[in-house]
Parts: sequence; structure tokens; C-alpha cells
Amino acid sequence: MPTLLKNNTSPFARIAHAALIDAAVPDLTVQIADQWNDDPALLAVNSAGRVPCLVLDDGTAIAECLLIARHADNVGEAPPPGNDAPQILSIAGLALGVCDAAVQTLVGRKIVSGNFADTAFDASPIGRKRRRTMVDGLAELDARIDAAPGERLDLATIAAVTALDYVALRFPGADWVPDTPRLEALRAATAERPAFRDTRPFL
Ligand SMILES: N[C@@H](CCC(=O)N[C@@H](CS)C(=O)NCC(=O)O)C(=O)O
Repeated sequence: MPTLLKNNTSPFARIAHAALIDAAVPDLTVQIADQWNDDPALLAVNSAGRVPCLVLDDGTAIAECLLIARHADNVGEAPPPGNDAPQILSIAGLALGVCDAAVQTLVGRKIVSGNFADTAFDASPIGRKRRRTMVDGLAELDARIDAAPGERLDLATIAAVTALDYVALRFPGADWVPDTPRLEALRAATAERPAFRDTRPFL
């Protein structure tokens, strides 16, 4: 059975996991990996030492959330969600940018002081650029997202809700996070879909 190596916070791991669940990939199992401490199980399948990584029955390992999502579309039992549509790819890319900026802010903090809670990095030029990406990206997502979810969760929906939840998880109560009523409505409307319900991030 295919095994997804992930952790409980990574937005990239959540995107991969949600895509696998929503596509109804059979017999999926999940293994928690520690991506910051050279976890041997993770390094054995992904020399980058990053989550997510999906290991297939024959040992083939697929890293990178979008490639795992693509594989999910190919092998899942659910009807395809139309992920090749340019509009879906465009919004998914925007949401990935928000996830990436948020993760890079945390990584920047870790590089500067070894401490995720130390915000000194955020005031640096790169830190400000990452912050701007999160603020503008969330606002644009709110304006562009299709707030009415379909039968399947497409990649735009999965990535946008994941970005919203990840920013909330990592920057709780931050006054710079824009209002995103349409995104929040989408999150509420899809909260009990297994792909989101079973992959909610926690610290
Ligand atoms: N582009 C990759 C990003 C994966 C990634 O950066 N994962 C982070 C967790 S959020 C990680 O494992 N970081 C450990 C490291 O950079 O060494 C994807 O889309 O899957």
C-alpha cells in the first residue's frame, strides 16, 4: 500500500495528503516523519529530507506536493477534478506562493535565531517580501477563489484552504492578516470533507 510520509504542520504535506484522500487513492497509509532532524526513514526515500514524500508499493518514491497530487489524479478512484484547467492552476500557484512565503518566514526565523518564535527575521528585506506575499496573496485568493466547492476538491480549493489554515496556525492573531470572507466561507463549507477534516494541521 502507498505510504505518505508527512508531519502534522507542513502545508505542502497537507496538500499532498488532501489530494490523495479526495482522489480516493486506495489503501493509503500515513507515516509521520521528522523533517528537521534527518529522520532516517525520510532520508531513505527523499534525499532532500523534506515532507511530503509518497512511497508506492514497488518502492518508487515521489516527492513534491504537486507531483503527488498529479499521481493521485492518475490512480485515484474518484472522477477527475479538472486540475489541468488554467484557472485552477493559476489559483493553486497563487496559494502555493502564500504557503511558501509562510514556510520561508519560519525557516528564516530558524536560521536567524534557531527559534520559530523570534520574529527578528520578519523585519529584514526578505522577511518583509515574504510578509507582503502572504498579505497580497491571501487578498487575491479571496477575490478570485470559486467559493462554491464542487463534488471533488480541485487543487485550487485544496491549496487555498491549506494556505489560509497554515497562516492562521503559524501567525495566530496577527493584525496584518487580511480579511478573507469568501475564503473563510469556502473553508466552512468544506470543513467536513475528509480531505480537510482528516488533515487539519496542529502544533
Ligand atoms: N516544494 C516542496 C516543499 C516541501 C517542503 O519545503 N517541506 C518542508 C516542510 S513545510 C520541509 O520538509 N522542510 C525541511 C527542510 O527544508 O529541510 C513541496 O511542494 O512539497
